[in-house]
Amino acid sequence: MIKELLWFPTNKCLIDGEWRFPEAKAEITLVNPSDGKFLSCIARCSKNDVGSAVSSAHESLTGSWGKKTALERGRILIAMSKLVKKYSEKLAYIEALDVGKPLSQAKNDVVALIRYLEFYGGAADKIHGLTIPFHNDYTVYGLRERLGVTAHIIPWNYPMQIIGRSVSASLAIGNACILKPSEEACLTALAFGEIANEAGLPNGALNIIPGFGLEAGQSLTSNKKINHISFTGSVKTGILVQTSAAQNIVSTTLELGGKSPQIVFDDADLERAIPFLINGGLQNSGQTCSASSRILIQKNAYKIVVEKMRDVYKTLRVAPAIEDFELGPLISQRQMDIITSYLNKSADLKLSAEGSVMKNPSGGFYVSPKLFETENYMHSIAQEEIFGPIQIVIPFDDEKEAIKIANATEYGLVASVWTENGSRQLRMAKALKAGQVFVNNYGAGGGIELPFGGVEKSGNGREKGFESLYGFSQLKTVATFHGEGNE
Ligand code: TXE
Repeated sequence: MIKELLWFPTNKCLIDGEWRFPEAKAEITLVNPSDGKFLSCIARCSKNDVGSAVSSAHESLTGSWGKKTALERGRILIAMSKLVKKYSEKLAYIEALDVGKPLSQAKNDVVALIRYLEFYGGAADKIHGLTIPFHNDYTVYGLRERLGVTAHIIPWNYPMQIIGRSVSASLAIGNACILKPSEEACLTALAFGEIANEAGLPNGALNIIPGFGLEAGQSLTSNKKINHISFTGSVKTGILVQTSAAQNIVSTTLELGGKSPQIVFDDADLERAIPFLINGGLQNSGQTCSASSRILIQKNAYKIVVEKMRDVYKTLRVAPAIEDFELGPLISQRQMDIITSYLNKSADLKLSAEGSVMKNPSGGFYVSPKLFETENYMHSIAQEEIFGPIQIVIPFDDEKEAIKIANATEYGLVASVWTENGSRQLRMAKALKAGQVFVNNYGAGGGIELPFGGVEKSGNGREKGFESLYGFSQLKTVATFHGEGNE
């Protein structure tokens, strides 16, 4: 099936607008998570390929891409959004097969990519520098300038969404990009390269170098000619990326996942809350940086909320991505082993509810979703990012205790509060350790306009919304002395 969907080369890298074999002609095999079988081969780029990509990006900045006006850059991004729309059906199928996510969730990712391209296409000529009041004999202004060549290292869980939020914002401001997709899911990144070419993005403005983290990824982060690195992935790799960037004094934006809580008070609108509590945690089989893997419930409402969650859990089905049930498989055997190792540590927790694996073609990576209960909020399953379909419910007495438990992990990406009490909504939003706080909702439907990023181990820097454009640019202050003009 996959062959009919591919209208771009899969085993090449994109350098200087041209699809090329990597220098060593090496390949990596992609596996379909739904059946564990061969899906496609992708290029395995090495240090020399990365070097060529970086040179091509720099040349584009002094060439055709660098000469484009903000309006022209924006129009190219809009043209790309139209092409994503044109190829939307294929893109959704490719993402479902490559990542293992249910087809309708992959379709939502295509819609998000379109919106990112529209948003940043529209914003390209609306981001300005500033003037600064100073002594009367000076005029001072700040020029908002691009950073130069930006590296984008992305994971396998939401390739299209993360390319959208990161690459399109960087292009809007006029940088040239090097995209290093994950070795575990890469195909829609390659499709994005073909779409960029079709839309007329000048050669070298976007280079794509598939490969392994320790090879292509590390060559990229240690390259002296990179000006900024945007990284989404694990804390462990984030530390390596930041350490490598530090050698060349290169700035980084790090989005490193979390252990995000949803907090339910006893005055909450439970009918509205329940689907958010569950979908927020289990979307993409829990392999989501902002997954609400912890559900904190006030004691008065505890029994009823858990009962309602249990009822939903019993209806949850896991099946191959294309069948489009509630959950698909995990990305890989490696991810399944991680989940299994956590489940082996769950003996002292109460298993409250479980969904079921409906179809399980041999070789696929299937785990049923599980809801655990505990009062021990320091348990490793309540503390560590598991990145699988597992949620844990924790009771609390009052606002003070809710804040203490919610803030007790090393992470701080997203949190939500469910309460009808307006003063409490405001107090909780201030007190929670997170980059985004949602009140009586979770995730705001992905809200591409909403700045996103973490605190502490969840990372730093913000992408999405206008804030991203500030992150991919810098101000140059120009102070001109002209005197007071007394003549
Ligand atoms: O992540 P990595 P992996 C978490 C999640 C998951 C775990 C491992 O808990 O179980 O991380 O996933 C590239 N220099 N998240 O192994 O290693 C790599 O090729 C430069 C949370 O997939 O962080 C890929 O493109 N690059 C997260 C990207 O980094 C390197 C999403 C991510 O890989 C590199 C994904 C190196 N030394 C996983 N090593 C989130 N924030 O949502 C690897 N890479």
